[in-house]
Amino acid sequence: MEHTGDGSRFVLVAGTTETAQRDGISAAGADPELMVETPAADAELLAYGRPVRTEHVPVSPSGCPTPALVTRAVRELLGFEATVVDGGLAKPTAAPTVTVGAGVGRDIAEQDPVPTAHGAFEAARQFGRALPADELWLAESIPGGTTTALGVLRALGEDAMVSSSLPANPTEQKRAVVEAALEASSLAPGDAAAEPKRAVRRMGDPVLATLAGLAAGAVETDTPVTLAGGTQQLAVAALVRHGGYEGRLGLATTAYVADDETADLRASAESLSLDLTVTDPGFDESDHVAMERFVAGEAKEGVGMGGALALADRAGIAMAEVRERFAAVYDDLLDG
Ligand code: AAM
Repeated sequence: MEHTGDGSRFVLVAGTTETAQRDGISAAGADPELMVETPAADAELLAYGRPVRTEHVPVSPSGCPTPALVTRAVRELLGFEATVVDGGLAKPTAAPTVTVGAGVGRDIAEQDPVPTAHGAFEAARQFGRALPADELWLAESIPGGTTTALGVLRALGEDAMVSSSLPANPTEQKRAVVEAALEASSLAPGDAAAEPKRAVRRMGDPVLATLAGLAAGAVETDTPVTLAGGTQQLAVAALVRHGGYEGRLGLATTAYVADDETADLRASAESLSLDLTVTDPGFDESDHVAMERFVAGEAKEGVGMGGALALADRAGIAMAEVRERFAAVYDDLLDG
């Protein structure tokens, strides 16, 4: 691995929410059982470039590979530092992890789905304050995470809509789940606008709580933060803004999320005053099987893919080179 030595550190928060077990809500795994393992496998892919304790490279039901392979490919080209935080993993991972006390997230239609949210936020905040880095890039892996992100946005009174790992966003189903969650927590939209930790505990997931803590700790110590991801990171940004922080915050995502008409990422990023970077990996210029499902609208983002692409772009690496390395990583793991 080469080293850019520019002091950028990638932090992947990997965890779970049982909300993902609902039929048709997520494509971040081949089936509901394998989905539980996706974040543990994504962490291994980022750290080692292959599954170690987990048995499969995560793919969607139709075979779209995890975006972790894109992030890994860029990491092999750039050599940026990467740290994994356990944001509520449900399966063992062989990736070294930092613990913040985050437990598995339960379905948000239950009354108290993330009892570990407050503790994880505070522990992550301390970690974010202390972690040496010139710049932090915060990434996520949590199947079902766009639905819990919608829950948090509504609890905070933000009207942003979320994207999806599926080509056809199940927006009505997500709205219904969030309605049920609001009811279970006796909340109306906006009721938790002044209480971000309550919003994430009652309506969110452990990864969002951990990411918000990391971002808060970093901004308190003037470390520049870029949220690497799509609409789930809007919920993280909203948690940080509703916590009273008004300074600079970046959001780096893919063209696939930015162009998703079922969400409106650009408008939402603007209303949360985020410095937005959108990068198009140009997968449509390839006919490699690893890329064709992305071009068909699957996955779109995840495991910091948009942030990794932005780092590559900033380092002057052509997207053709990123595509080539991604294809090589895919062929090594999944071809034959
Ligand atoms: C993470 N690992 C993935 C993956 N993601 N592996 C395969 N496909 C993905 N899409 P949703 O709310 O629809 O489940 O989308 C969010 C999930 O998809 C997150 O885990 C994100 O990192 C991505």
